[in-house]
Amino acid sequence: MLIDTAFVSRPFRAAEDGDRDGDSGGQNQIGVATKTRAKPKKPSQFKVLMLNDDYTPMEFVVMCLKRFFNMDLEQATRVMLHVHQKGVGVCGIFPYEIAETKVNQVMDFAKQNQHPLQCTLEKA
Ligand code: TYC
Repeated sequence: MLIDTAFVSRPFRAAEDGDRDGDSGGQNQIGVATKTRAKPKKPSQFKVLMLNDDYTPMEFVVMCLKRFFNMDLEQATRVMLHVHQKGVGVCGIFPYEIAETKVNQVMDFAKQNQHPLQCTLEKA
C-alpha cells in the first residue's frame, strides 16, 4: 500500500466558507493531504533492442554487448548472431532511464567508430 502525501493550500479562510464560527474541525486549514493508492505502480520496464545493418562488423556488435550489457563472449555472440539473422534482438530489459542511457551509450560508441549500428527502446 502506497501513501501519497502533498501539501495542499486552501484558497479561502474557514469563516468565508460558510463556516460561521470559524471552527472547521481542521477541514479548511493548510496542511498535508494523504491519499492511498490501492494498486502501487511498478516502474515500467523497457526493452533495449539492437537492429541489424549490413556494415557494422560483427566483432563491434559483440564488443558493445559485452561493454554495455555486461554479457560474456558466448552470450554476446549468440545475441549478435540472432540480430544478424532475424533483424532485431533484445539486449536487456530495464527501467526507462537505464534503458535510455544504454541506448545512448551504444549509439555514441557506434558514431565515434563510424558504424551505422542502431539501438532503440520499446515498452516491455
Ligand atoms: N549484419 C552485420 C554484418 O554482417 C553484423 C551485425 C550484427 C550488424 C548485428 C548489426 O546489430 C547488428 N557485418
